[in-house]
Amino acid sequence: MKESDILNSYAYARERYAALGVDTDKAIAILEQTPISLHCWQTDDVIGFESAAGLSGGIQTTGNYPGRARNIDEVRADVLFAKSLIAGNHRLNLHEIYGDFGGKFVDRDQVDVRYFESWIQWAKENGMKLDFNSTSFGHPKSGDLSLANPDPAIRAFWIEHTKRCRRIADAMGKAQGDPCIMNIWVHDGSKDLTVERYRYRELLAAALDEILAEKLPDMKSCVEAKLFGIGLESYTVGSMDFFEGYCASRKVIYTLDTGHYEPTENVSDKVASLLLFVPELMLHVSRPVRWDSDHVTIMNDPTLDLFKEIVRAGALHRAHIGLDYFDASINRIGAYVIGSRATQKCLLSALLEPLAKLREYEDAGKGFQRLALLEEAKTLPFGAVFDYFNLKNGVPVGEAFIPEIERYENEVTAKRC
Ligand code: RNT
Ligand code: ZN
Repeated sequence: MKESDILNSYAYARERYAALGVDTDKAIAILEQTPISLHCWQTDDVIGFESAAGLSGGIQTTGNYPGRARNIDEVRADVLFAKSLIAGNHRLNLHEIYGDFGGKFVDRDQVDVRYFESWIQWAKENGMKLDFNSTSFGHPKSGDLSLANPDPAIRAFWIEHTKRCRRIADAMGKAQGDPCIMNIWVHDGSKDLTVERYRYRELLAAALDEILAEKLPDMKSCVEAKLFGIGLESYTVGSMDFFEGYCASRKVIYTLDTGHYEPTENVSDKVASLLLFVPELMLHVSRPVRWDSDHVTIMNDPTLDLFKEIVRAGALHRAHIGLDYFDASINRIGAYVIGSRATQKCLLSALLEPLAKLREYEDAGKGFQRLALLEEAKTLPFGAVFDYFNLKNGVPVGEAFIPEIERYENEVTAKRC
């Protein structure tokens, strides 16, 4: 692709959008300033560095593509390489099991910021800010119930873990001069019928209240709702209804994972309701295929609609954008880059919507005109704006990132076995 062609196409696109009242330069500037929290767990199939115990807690990776990152250096190298192919400045989302444990077993109720000092340092050196997650899966005490476990000892273990994670997140936030967003997702649920739906939810609410009571100024907590986990199909303690009520009443950030709803539900329509009652949203952008399969995010209608709803609500500043998928069946770094760039495409598309004009039509009751413009907006020269955005930010334009990933595969990941 010739640079002059990209520039010429952009010049045309800019005019075309301007005629509809859309400022493409402004949209690009917003996109450049909107970080995506890159999920470290795409590099290594959510395994981490704590132990060799497999994944549990109702989530699963499928595929066995060679080249998985096997240690902290490989995760870091892969993240930096992926980031070099994505325009803008991004954050890194760590899970507790990715601590720098130096080969020592550190149990979840013993973890503290010591094990994340090297991450804080590394993030600083590489101009990335960190986000964080407590980890309640993949542990002998995970079982079916963690924070909602009626056994006080097990419940206390996970409460202690989550409290410690919040302190780690606070230390990260302090070091980076920007709040670290810490997500709490627990898999708690039941494979079969339960007669204790109320009791477990009561326990979860009380555990979360205890955890969130500690005031920590440099972090923000968010809690993630889910439909069901594998092996926990009959009941999920932290369902959508539970967390809607919890977040609205406690003023806590709601984590909306796009894979966590009924397959026929319109996830984007939740945005305009949640934003009225919860302070902020954390997004886990994912692609469910028939279930919460965590396929690589692509530019599809549900994801486009999600970002449109955020932009239409004027709420980009209240949304933290993170990715959450784990595909082990294709080149993992390729998957990382596809999903990140797709997320940016969806956001850019939302930022380029001729909203003022659409609103004018709507207010005037001009239904035909509104529908016509919504339809025409789909074929505006969006690609020219996205290409220019990538060119401007010094990352490969269009499919030019494919050979870059192939080169890294040949030189680096294919040699890991
Ligand atoms: C699981 C949740 C959760 C995890 C990560 C690894 O269904 O989506 O966010 O995917 O914490
Ligand atoms: Zn998630």
